[in-house]
This record gives sequence, C-alpha cells and structure tokens, in this order.
Amino acid sequence: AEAAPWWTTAVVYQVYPRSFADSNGDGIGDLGGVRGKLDYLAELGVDAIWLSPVYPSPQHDNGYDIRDYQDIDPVFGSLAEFDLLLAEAHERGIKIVMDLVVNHTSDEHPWFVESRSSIDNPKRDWYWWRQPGAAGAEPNGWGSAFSGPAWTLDETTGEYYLHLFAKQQPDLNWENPEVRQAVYTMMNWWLDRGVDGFRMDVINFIAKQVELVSGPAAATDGGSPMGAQIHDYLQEMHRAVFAGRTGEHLTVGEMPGVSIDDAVLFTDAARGEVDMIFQFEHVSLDQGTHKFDPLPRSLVPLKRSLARWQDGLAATGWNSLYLNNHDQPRLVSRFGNDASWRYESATLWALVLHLHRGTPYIYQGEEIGMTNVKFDSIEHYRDIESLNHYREAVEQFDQSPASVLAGVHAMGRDNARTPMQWDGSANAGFSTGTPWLAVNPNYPAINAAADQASARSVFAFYQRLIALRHNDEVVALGAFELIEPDHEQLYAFTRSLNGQTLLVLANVSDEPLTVQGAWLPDDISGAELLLGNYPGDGAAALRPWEARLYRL
Ligand code: TEU
Ligand code: CA
Repeated sequence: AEAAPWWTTAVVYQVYPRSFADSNGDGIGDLGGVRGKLDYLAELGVDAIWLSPVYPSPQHDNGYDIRDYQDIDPVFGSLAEFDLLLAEAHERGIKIVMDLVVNHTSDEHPWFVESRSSIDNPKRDWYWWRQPGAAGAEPNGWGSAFSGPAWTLDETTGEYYLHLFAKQQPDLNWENPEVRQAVYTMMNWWLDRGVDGFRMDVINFIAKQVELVSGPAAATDGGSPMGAQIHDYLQEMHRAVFAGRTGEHLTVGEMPGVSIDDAVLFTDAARGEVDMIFQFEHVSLDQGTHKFDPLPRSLVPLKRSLARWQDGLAATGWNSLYLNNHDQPRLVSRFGNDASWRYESATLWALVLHLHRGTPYIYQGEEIGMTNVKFDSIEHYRDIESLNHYREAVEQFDQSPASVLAGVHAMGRDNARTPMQWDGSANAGFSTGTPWLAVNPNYPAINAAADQASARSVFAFYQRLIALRHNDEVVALGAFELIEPDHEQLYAFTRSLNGQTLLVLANVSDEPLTVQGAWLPDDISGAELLLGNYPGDGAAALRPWEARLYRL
C-alpha cells in the first residue's frame, strides 16, 4: 500500500495575523510578530501554519479583499520579512500555508480598476458584469453574505457587477480562461518562493450558475451558488500548479454549503482536486433564520453530523476537523461552558475533535481556552459583516439595538478576532500601542503565560493531543464508530486499526454522568487511560465535562 500522505498525521495552526502579535507598536499584528512566536508554535508541536491573508489590501474585510496577489501589505511587513518568516518556520519544521482568495479581488485591484473603466476594456470580462434586469433591478435576486444585494450598479457604464461578499469584493469570472491562468501563475510564484500550500477561500463559489438561478435566495446563505464546472476548474488548477511538483504540499478548500457526496469528489486523491475541504454543516446547526439568530444547541445533531462526515469520507477522501476559526465564535463559549467549566470544556472539545479521523485545525487562542467577548456597544466592533448586519437590522428592519447586539455577542466574527492574549501585561502583551480591536477584558485571568504556568493548562493538553496524532497510527488513520448516537449528554466513539481500539468517552454537560450501558466495551476495566482532563485514572461517573481516552 502507498504511504499515507503527510497531512494525515499533521495538525495545522491558523494565524490571523492582524490579531496575533504586533512587533512595531502600531496596534496591528504583523509578520514580525508571527516570527517572534515561532518558538511558541514549535513548543505546541504544530506541523503547519495557515496564515490568513497578508497581501496588500484596503482591509475592508481584513485582507480578504486583495489589491495585489504578489506582495505583502506594509501593515504586515514586506516580502523580505515574509521570506525570513518562511525560512525560520522551515528551520523549525513548520510549514506555511497561504490563504488564497480568488473568488473575488478588492475593487482596488488593477484588474477591477481596468474592468470597470469601460465596456470594451480587455479586462471587462474578468468580472461578472450584467445589464440591469427587469425595471432596472439587479440581474438576479442573490444577496451578499454581508447584507444587501450581491449586485452593485456601477455608474461608469450603467451595468451591475457581482459581489457575493462586500461591494468592495467583486467576484472574478472564472469562465474566462485568462483569469484562471493568471491565478495559476500567481500560485506557482508563491510555491516557487517556498510556501507549502494554500487554504482556498470559498473556492466552491468560483463556479456559479448566475443565469440559471434567480429569485430572492441569498447566494451564500446555507446553500451555495456552485456551478457544475467546479471540478473542471480544480482539476485544471491541480494540473497547472501541483501535478509536476515534488515535496509536501497542502490544499484545503473552504466550501460552504457542500454535501458529503460533493466532498467525496473534491477530496478523492485519484481525481486530483484538493486534499481536504472545510465543510460547514456542523457549524450551521445552531443557526435560525440567519447567522445572527442562534438556536439552542444540542449534542445529538452535532455528533450525528460529524459522524456522517466521518462515515462518508471513510473509504475515499479526507476530512478536515475544526470547531472554530476567524469567522466563528470561540469553541469554548459556543459548545462548552466558558464560565464555570472553562478548562474542562475546552479540553473536552479538544480531545473529542482531535480524536476524529481527519486533519485537525487549531485557531489561535483556542490552545489557551480563549473565550467570546461581549462589548457593550456596537462602536467597539470592527467586522464588516457584524457592522453591516447591525445597521441593516436596526435601521431597515427596525429591530431593537439590544437584541441585534445580543446576536453579535453570540455569533459575531470579532469573538475570534480580539487580540491574542499572551500575558497579564497591558493589552495582554499583544501590542505596546492601541490594538485595532480591543483586547478581551478577561485577559488578566486568561492568557498564554498563565495557562502554561498552570497545572490545568489547556496548552499542555493540546501538546499531548498533537503528540498522539504524530505517534499513534490509530489516531491518525483508525476507523471511526459513534456509540450511543442518541445520548444527549454522552459523546462516545471508538477508533480502530489493525486490531487496536481507542475509546473516547466525553460528558458534554455540567452534571455527572454514570458510565454504564450495553454499549460500554467489556474490557474497559482493564483498559489503559491514555489521556483525560481530570486527575486520577477514572471515577465510575464521568465528572462535568470530563473526557477520557482509553486504549482497550
Ligand atoms: O468566509 C466565507 C464564508 O462563507 C463565511 O464563513 C463568512 O465568513 C461569513 O461569516 C458568512 O456568514 C471566507 C473567509 O473565511 C471570510 O473571512 C471572508 O470574509 C469571506 O470568505 C470573504 O472572503
Ligand atoms: Ca504592527
């Protein structure tokens, strides 16, 4: 049999550079800051960094609106600084995976500046321009993910352009082969420079069915506007960029709204598309009518969803595993109890997630149990999605400011974007200046220095999980089986390979849980406790938010 790819035993750490570490005191994290923390990441043990965008950008969406794909924004550093970061990461055995944002550019990208200048400009067709629809309306009914319509009328030529996100993020027209070639050339330029792969932003949106879909559906709400050509584009990209290369690379496609059947096609190695995808099913279960309208959470649908993806990609393809990132609330606040059981619930979810089959992603601050933030006024928020939503909900839909703010508290992206809490000094040691987004006021208690000094260190727990994935082939490759799928408190499953079995038992609640039932394997009494988040080798009852990993 062929050796399993390197990323089956790897753990990836996401750095959101703006909020990670500021090396020059301007209040914004930067590449120098990341370099300064490489030893911290090496100590944690991660194999790769996924670096959120650092390219020149007007920063309407914190760098997901790119003005130049082949440079570094001065706010983050320079290409020379980037090369230094890459070399110093590689010295420590850490790979660097870049964010690739090619569904759209910034409206300040020269391609778009040219494209909008006239109807017969050679770059006109690089974007989605359409005549007004009936009665001068938008060409179709798609809504933007950041409120309002997905089409904006451009006065210069009297046509609309498409933007699935902010109006400053016009969508590239991938049906134009020149666009595709320009992207592949750019990707090759970064790989030749030494980067180790790409996390591809909303990559399933590059193929769309603009003419087929009409009606008032929001293109990015729940579903996806994905067109059938997506597989052709990804295969073409693979041939043009990765096929001829040796060495270890990673491609992970962010794909809101795709099904398990789609995912099998995207990640089947034989098809040459991407190594793995980020799917959204498990982070959409608690959404009501829209993202800022959270539903009560319950365990059964969550674990059943993740188990379906485990089963669906067991024979072909590969999962990526995440419970939070720069777009999602903090996992300990969303799925755990960040008030009374912060250490226990943060480590429970760490153990549960990292023991699934797939490549785990840690989002900065997760490894020290950072929590959501509740600023008392919208003034303190910076995220374009939250700000647009707030304005629309309050001004257009007449909702009460307090209720809209409550939605932002629960689901807003700035929960994940408050600066990394390094220590108990001013601004949590993130910056000597004024941070671009305020630090979470809980930083004197929750910070990396305090966590690492504690006997109950979340960081130390993650270190052990990462070591397990590196060293235990059952963790990396074992078959997954969910136990007691309808139990509302217990998250239990086994992983098995070559006659070895691991058992995970987790009590997802504030109450003790007696461990018994026909589902419990007979040999648990003599089983070795490999890892747990309580001292001692196991009471008969699982304590609140207790998680245990046994080797049977
Ligand atoms: O996000 C795509 C996406 O669909 C959502 O996660 C999005 O952040 C939004 O919350 C929908 O409610 C990617 C990036 O991760 C995100 O940061 C960018 O803002 C977005 O694409 C546009 O580039
Ligand atoms: Ca800085």
